[in-house]
Amino acid sequence: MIQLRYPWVLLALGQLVCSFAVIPRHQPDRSENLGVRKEWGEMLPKERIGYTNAVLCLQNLPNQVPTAEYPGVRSRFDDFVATHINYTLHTHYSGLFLPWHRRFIWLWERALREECGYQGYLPYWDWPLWADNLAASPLFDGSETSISGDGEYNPGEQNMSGGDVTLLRGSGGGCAKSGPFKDMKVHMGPFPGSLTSTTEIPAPRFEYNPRCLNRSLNDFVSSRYTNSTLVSTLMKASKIADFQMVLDHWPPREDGVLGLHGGGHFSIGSTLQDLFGSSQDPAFFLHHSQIDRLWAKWQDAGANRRNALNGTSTIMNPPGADLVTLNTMMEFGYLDSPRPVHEVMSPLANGFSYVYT
Ligand SMILES: [Cu+2]
Repeated sequence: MIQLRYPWVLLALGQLVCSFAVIPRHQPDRSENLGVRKEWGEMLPKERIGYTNAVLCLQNLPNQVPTAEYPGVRSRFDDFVATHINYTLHTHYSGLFLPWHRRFIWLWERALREECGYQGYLPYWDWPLWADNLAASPLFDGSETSISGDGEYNPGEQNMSGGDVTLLRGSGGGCAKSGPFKDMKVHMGPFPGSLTSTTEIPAPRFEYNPRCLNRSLNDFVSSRYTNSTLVSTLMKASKIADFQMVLDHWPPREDGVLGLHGGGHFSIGSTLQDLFGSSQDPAFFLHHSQIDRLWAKWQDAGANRRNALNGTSTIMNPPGADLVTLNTMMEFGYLDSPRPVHEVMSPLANGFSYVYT
């Protein structure tokens, strides 16, 4: 009851002090459709199937990125893959990570709705709900209302080591064995696991290399690196730099400890692990929807957070790289015209109109 009354108290105060400058609250424009992005398990089975059908639809629509220049691009879905590869060296472990991915996943949501008739909004993967048992989650249980689950068991999948930390291998390691993306093909990558240049996109760049969606559910990783303790630490960050640190251990830690962002990427198999090519796993967009959700909630939770930025526009922020400001332009290739960072700092402005549950 107290929770319900509270906004009314604020409203009354707002009326009393209306002659003073009132901080604008982030209210959606009522003339626009407010999108509600839901957690996967909150969606009805038919809504989930609506989403995966729309993703499959994008995989069957013609690409707009030219195959002559980007040979691996074979569908509208691949337009998003190539764009992600193309800007990876600017938009990860950098000051552009949060703003760029906010726009990128919104463009994806818009394509699903406008080009494939999807009626809902982008779902999110609330990691801690399933961190101890991914295979039991509605997202990854492998049913037709999941986004496909584990892969076939591959005896060749290895544990991963970095510094002092060993990440045990997952339970699959082969092709996704059931669910809507069982037969899908990814067309680009794989990219090398370590970065050798901050300026050159590594081989195989945009080469065509069709293969299956790799999955290996990994509770060892998800329970350690995507749990509720880490999410509450993230939300308690007082500065954007601290927020980025919990998300990404930025710069990444030599000892192999992952941030929440990396934790999600390493939880379900090698397709999603691929820094450049990760958007080929349909889970990518739900993972980044969760990151965007937590950023949006963090932005709403304190003064001076709305426009807080930190870092440069180059991966790992090498010395001399340009600092990101509200006026830094972000590029989206064939997907969209370049956008200044200030346009994406609120989910309720400049053409965005969405909230998260
Ligand atoms: Cu990314």
